[in-house]
Amino acid sequence: MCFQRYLAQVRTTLGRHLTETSPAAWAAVPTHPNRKLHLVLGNESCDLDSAVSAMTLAFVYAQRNREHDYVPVLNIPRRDYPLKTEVGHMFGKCGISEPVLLFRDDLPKEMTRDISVILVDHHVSSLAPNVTQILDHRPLDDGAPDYKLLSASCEKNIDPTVGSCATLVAERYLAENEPRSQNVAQLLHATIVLDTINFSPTAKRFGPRDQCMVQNLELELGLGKDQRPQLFDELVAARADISKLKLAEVLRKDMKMLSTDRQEVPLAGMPILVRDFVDKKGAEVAVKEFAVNSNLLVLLGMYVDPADGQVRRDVGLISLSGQSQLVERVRQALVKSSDPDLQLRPHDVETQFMGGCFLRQDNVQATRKHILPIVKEALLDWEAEHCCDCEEVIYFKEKPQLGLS
Ligand SMILES: [Mn+2]
Repeated sequence: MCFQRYLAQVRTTLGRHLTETSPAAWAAVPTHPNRKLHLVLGNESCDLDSAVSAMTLAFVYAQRNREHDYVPVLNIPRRDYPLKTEVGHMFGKCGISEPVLLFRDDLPKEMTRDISVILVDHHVSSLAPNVTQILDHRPLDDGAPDYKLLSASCEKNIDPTVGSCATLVAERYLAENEPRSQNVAQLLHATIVLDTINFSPTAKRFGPRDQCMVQNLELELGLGKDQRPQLFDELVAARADISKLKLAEVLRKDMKMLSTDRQEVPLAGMPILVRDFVDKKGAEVAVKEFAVNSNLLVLLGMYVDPADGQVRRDVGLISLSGQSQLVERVRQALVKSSDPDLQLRPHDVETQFMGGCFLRQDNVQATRKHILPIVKEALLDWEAEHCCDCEEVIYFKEKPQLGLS
């Protein structure tokens, strides 16, 4: 069966397992007494690696093990699919449209014991008790409570020296002659090129297994190595393409939630400068919708000049609940940081947008990876200082009750 036809029927396959087994639903397929459902699930970022690994591995396994069902699931709610612009771009090139895809919210709330889960591109999951196989390239997190819930029989293939999980899938795809699919090869190839930053020697995000697989896929696709740079540029541009997104979607596109015991602070990374974002019509409505329950919102902007490839970055801090002291505390922590020095400066033209604080970040090497821990420490410091007040309140509230008992 071809990849397209396989995908067109996965929804029906899933439905057959989830609805109470109706004889009519099963009549269409060859009956097998122990026909089992295997979900193939990527990680919650649903980047190209996770999405492609899940889709292609599910297809390969489904073709090789016809007595069972394999269904790929993208680990995001369906509403977030438009945000994954590079995924949409590559899937579009392969004729895969959103209606045939399955998402996290297509799954039932309760996972019964008889459903097996195959994790790709991550290995810590709340579905651990159901997991039978793992293909991953993240550093092993065997201290995570959910990791310890994996069954002893779970087959683990975790290799952090590999740049892309798609390499691990490609190894399985190419290991046997069947099935063969141009689309599968194309998706795996593109993913490896993107994840390894096109085998950049400075980024060093690849190993020999990635190199071997990209070459073998190129042989199958009849592509030359010289075509990689163009493909890489195309994928990077697709990932940064926010032209079809609403402003609230731009905020959600690449968001990380920073959680302490007391609060949740979203850090939104955007492929546009914050300064330009806040000037857009509807920006205030979008920010209010995005950060409705947060004391603080951190915006990280980045813009790559298409003309010369020069990178610019800036930062915005906004508090919807008017916590100006908290904003000031985080601002100071960012400005004072020396590891790394973010080189924050005021913008040439100031903005009063929602009473927030907006700064240029002249150290363009520093990314969210560097900024997140600085923000977190500032939040914890601030909470520690304000903690005493809370305890006093609780003390006075509870004292009369204690006296009565
Ligand atoms: Mn990955």
